[in-house]
Amino acid sequence: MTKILPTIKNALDLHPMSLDQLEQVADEIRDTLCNLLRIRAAHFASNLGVVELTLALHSTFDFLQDRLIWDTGHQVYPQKLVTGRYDEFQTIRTRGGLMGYPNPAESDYDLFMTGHAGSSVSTAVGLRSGDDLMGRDNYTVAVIGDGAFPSGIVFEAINNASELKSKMLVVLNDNEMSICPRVGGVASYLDKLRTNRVYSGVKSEVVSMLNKVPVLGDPTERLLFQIKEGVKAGLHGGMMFEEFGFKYFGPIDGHDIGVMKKYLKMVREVDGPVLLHVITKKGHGFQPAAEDPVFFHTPPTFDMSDEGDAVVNGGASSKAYTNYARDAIADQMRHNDKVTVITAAMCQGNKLEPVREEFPDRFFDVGICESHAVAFAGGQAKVGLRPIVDIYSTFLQRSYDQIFQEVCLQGLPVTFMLDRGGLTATDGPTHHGTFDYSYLRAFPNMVVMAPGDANDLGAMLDFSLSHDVACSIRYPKLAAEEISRELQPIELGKSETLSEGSDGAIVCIGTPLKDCLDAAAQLATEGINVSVINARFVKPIDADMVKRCLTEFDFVVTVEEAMLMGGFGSAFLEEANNQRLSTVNVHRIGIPDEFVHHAQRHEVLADLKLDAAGVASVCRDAIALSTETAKVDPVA
Ligand SMILES: Cc1ncc(C[n+]2csc(CCOP(=O)(O)OP(=O)(O)O)c2C)c(N)n1
Repeated sequence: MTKILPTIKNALDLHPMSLDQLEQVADEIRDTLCNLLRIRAAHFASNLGVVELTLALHSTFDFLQDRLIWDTGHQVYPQKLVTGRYDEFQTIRTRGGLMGYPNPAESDYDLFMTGHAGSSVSTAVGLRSGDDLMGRDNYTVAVIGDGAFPSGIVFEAINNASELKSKMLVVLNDNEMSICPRVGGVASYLDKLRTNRVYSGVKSEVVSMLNKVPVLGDPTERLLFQIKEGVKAGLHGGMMFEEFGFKYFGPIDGHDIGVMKKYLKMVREVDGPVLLHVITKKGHGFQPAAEDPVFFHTPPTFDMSDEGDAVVNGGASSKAYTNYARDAIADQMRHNDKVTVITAAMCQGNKLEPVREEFPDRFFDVGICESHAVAFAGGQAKVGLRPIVDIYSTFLQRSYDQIFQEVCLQGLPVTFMLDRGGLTATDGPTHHGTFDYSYLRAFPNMVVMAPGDANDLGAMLDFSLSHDVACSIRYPKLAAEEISRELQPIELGKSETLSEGSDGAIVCIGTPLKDCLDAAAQLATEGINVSVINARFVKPIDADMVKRCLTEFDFVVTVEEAMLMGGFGSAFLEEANNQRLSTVNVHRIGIPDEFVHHAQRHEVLADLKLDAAGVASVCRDAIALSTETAKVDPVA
């Protein structure tokens, strides 16, 4: 059979296609995804789940005129394949290639670069309001998963949309999963709607419209049943969306392109905002992913066995920071029954499943609700518990104000374990955890730490849980280094000198420490001897260490896998200024004032001089500069 997918240059090519042709395209998209994602770690199960939904949407609307926002953005691969990016698809998540999330630089179909969950409905309401004011007669659609739906901001958006009363559509893509099974009251509510299988839109205009569209079986009989059930749903409170001012349709089968197209055409005519509840299965069409959608959310690369099982490539690698963190948390919980752990739907990413099993009463998955997670932790801390918020650095950004008000302003001892700190490489700018030092160190009552190796991590957690205000501990998504040395205990605001050299000093915070030691070793072979200091604390920074560096060495290089602006190097310069010390030979390595694009980690590090070779080269430059400075100003 001749393939259709490679010939699609634009989503408008889908419009004239028959249902059979669209179904063929769905199969071809699924094959393309399975073939590529076997050899490239990427979002998998969520993309397989929205193949038909993508085709139904793009074959019904023209999203060059209309507007489409996918929540989070991890499920836009099928969209990429039907919007002129089929030929480049093999490059996804590689340097210079397609991004694993929507990217307006790639296509006009991708309106926003996103990767954080929950904001699609707000953005869509804004787009709708803007297009209304600009007099455009187009339509707006947001697609949001049931995992993201309980995020507080979604309710803020729905509240606003019902007030604006504009025509727009929210597609609720219900696959019963966040990354792990979804949790909470909204989840139970959606379960009720799924099992009722009712069409609760019983308002007369909706009834008459449904009547015109023979969607499922005998329309009259079906409709009477639906109305009856809809009224029942109304009686037992199942009309939550209607109460919010949305017309609710569904649930419908999200793998049936024909049914979805009929509904999409119909809801387009409905006045005011509509919520279309679509049922999909994560991993649909690829048995291993459908059976284990948690693992197949973002699986490592895999092969297929003769029996049709997915066999993951690569053996066990060394223990990751995330695992050390998990073990340290479990250990603390065993010894102190006041310690609790809170995750915002990242139980799997944070490898917390064993903690959930062992301490079901002190483990809290609050859903994709980071702001709530932090305020909730504040509440627990206030009444005497020692909550640990285990969260990715980038997602903690969602709770900035709660860190300020509910934690720091109250002086409460909440511990933040910031996973995925630093560059997350192939995910790209939406996921790099590079802002945390800058945004956390501004708050009084907040200690900011980063371990130089695995040993520091557990010790920092121990320190944090006996400290009386909030502490953050940031670590990367990497196999953990274990740097052999006589361990110095963690003391508030104290660094650790790992190697002594008299020519200069490399002062490193967190992950790049091993590279700094390697750089020092390389420089030693060239006759340049530098001290390497494990800073441990961004805040309070070790004031004695700063003084020593600036009085004993010709140059200092600070190294951080974080934004330079407001980060560790900035803290170093501020402390130098406090002590009225000259900073003319301080060189800062970190991330300049720009977003870092996706690429392999080693590629990004090399670009930013954050690898051993880069650190060594900055040291050499620093020596050259200090020699020049000495020539110009013999007093210096
Ligand atoms: C603010 C934020 N928190 C956490 C995540 C991590 N994350 C990525 S996808 C996902 C699950 C999303 O579930 P759902 O919205 O139901 O979409 P599905 O993948 O099931 O289609 C989570 C928690 C994120 N991207 N953004």
